[in-house]
Amino acid sequence: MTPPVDAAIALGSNLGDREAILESALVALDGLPDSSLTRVSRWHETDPEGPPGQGPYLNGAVILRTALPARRLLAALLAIERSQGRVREHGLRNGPRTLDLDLLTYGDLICSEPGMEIPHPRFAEREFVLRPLAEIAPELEHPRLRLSVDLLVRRLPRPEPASR
Ligand code: PH2
Ligand code: MG
Ligand code: MG
Repeated sequence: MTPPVDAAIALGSNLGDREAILESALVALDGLPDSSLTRVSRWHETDPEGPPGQGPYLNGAVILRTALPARRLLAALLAIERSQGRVREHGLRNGPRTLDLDLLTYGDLICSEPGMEIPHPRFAEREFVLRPLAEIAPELEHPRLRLSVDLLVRRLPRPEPASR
């Protein structure tokens, strides 16, 4: 077993009973061996980014204190996604999903291997990830960029002012 670390995980759902699915995911995460949830954000309703024609997302973030090695944690996240009915449509990137669990950070690990890229390669630019995460872990530092989540949120592009 590895010494316990804090892992930051993003949750998203835009198919089915989104809130029930996310709540089941919390129970499953807290039930993982040698793991417990220490912080949980609110659910945020967000506009979908990706192919057109999909519904809005509920997004959230959690901190999981875990002694599972990173690879085992990743495998567990995929198993929880499948248990909530996630089917991966071949070739469709960023399509709709019942449940998406993304491992954002695992302690301060930096790792780029086939099937395992930590920190998550796109989370520093994604508002739907950063806003919930800033609610529970503003002080968390992006291991590569060495910038806090609080700062990353404040760096997000401002929305276009509404035209008159
Ligand atoms: N996830 C994606 C693609 N687009 N858009 C929103 N609003 N929320 C997400 O979680 C999301 C997305 C790929 O995982
Ligand atoms: Mg994702
Ligand atoms: Mg994912």
